[in-house]
Amino acid sequence: MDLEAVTKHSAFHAKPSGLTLQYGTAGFRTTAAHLDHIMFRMGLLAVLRSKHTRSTIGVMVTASHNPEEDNGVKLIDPLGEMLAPSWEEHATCLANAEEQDILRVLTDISEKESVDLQQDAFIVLGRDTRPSSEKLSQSVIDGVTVLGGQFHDYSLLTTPQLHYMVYCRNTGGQYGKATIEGYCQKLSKAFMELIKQASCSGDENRSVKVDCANGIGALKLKEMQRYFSQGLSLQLFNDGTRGKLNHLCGADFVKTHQKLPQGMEIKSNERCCSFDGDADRIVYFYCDAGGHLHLIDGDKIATLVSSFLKELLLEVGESLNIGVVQTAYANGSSTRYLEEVMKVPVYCTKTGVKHLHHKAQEFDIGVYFEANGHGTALFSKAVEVKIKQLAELEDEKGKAAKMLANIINLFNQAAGDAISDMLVIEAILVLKGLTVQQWDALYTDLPNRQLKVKVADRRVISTTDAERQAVTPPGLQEAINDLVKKYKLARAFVRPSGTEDVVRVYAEADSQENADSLAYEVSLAVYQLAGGIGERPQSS
Ligand code: G16
Repeated sequence: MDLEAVTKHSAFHAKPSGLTLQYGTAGFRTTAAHLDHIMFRMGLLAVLRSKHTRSTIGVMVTASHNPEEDNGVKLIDPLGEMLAPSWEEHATCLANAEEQDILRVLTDISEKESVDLQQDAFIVLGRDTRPSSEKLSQSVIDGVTVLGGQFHDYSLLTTPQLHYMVYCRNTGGQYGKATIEGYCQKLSKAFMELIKQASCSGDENRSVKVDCANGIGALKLKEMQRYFSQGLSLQLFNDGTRGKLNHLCGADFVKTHQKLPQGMEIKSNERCCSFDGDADRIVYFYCDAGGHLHLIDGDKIATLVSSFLKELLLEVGESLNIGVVQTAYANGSSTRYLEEVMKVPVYCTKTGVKHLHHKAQEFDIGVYFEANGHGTALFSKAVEVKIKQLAELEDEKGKAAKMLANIINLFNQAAGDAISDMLVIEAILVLKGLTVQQWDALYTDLPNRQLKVKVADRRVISTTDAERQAVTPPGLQEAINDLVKKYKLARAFVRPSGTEDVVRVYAEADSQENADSLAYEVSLAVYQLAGGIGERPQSS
């Protein structure tokens, strides 16, 4: 380690005094103006992680669903996964170190993790379309190079594309080629093969309208469209040529506000979907003849995917274990449908893809989706090998196995991916001959509401039982329990967000009016018992 160079460069990326940040649900996130030192330091950390794992590590500059003025950064581990929890702690420690302590913290991490500093390091970078992203990713590069790391900058990428690149590079190309072309070809080939397998290809001009949140998804879909245009035509809206990133559009807006995105022309019953700012989430929706919005969120995506996979497994004649992983945000109706009608085991983890992903890895086939549309399906290596063998057969079993093999290739198994998920969904709808309305009708969501409450320090709220129960502050859970008792089919929970400086409140009940009222009352309890600041929550 050239200690002198680290000290010198670190001074160019000074930490604003008094600023403390934590590696949250998906890395560091805050207003872009406060992130320069974090980027430099994450460049340093990525080099140590790469030396430690002897693998390529990814650094993604994005704040995904957050407002355009925010930014963020997260590290991607060798198999395209989120950073290991012990290294999240190192990240927080390094991010908050005072200037004079940087070298000591770097040395501590290296010693604690027995990092061989002579080892080579290789980092790949990607960034979203925020105005601040280019400069911030230069600060990451500064951190990487000052510690002697080599790097490749993919520049503009969706977050899941960078996860894919990391996975490809560390598996010697077995997962795919670590280029944009490789990504487009792998997914499009699997999609087109699936479409060809449909007995009745349904409407010949299949098309879907996509709200791109004015983000990177638009650029990447435009780049990729030509690869699958014979199977699916896309109409892109909110493509970033005019509007602001995530403003009144995108998957997070549509899901949380339960409103149509602005900037989109929609006729009744047209199939539409929304990506978020870095294209790792997707929700579907349509408007009925009465102009009423029907939202098809991550829970319904998980249901469609797992029921399709279960049917294929039956045809293939293999008894493999399949599990669905959700979070506390999953609509009660979805969990009931999966368990009682589909007879699929369902597990609940804390919010954050890292938690769902690890749980899903325990199954032969693990399907995980957060209600907000973030998810994918994972297939064990043994399943992949078995299905490939069966796909050689020329009978009905072989046909189903071929379909399964293509589905395996179409999912981005490194991370939830809006582009890949959209193609999976479109393929399943064709293969099953389902309309979006029939898909929506699988079950009826319990009315629900999500709200945010501002508090002085959201860390006063701690939770247990996969975030369904508040442990602190004292009295909050009891207050929630009393409020929930007032309503039918009701459930509510609160948790500190790991990406925004707010406390999130979720409530569901037998009617929208009751869900709204419960969410409001719980927000008020949070405001009163957890140190609310600013305007008191207002009833809708
Ligand atoms: C990130 C995470 C998701 C999480 C979301 C909200 O999404 O990857 O797993 O559900 O933040 O997290 P929180 O409620 O803690 O703020 P994204 O799309 O913003 O990267």
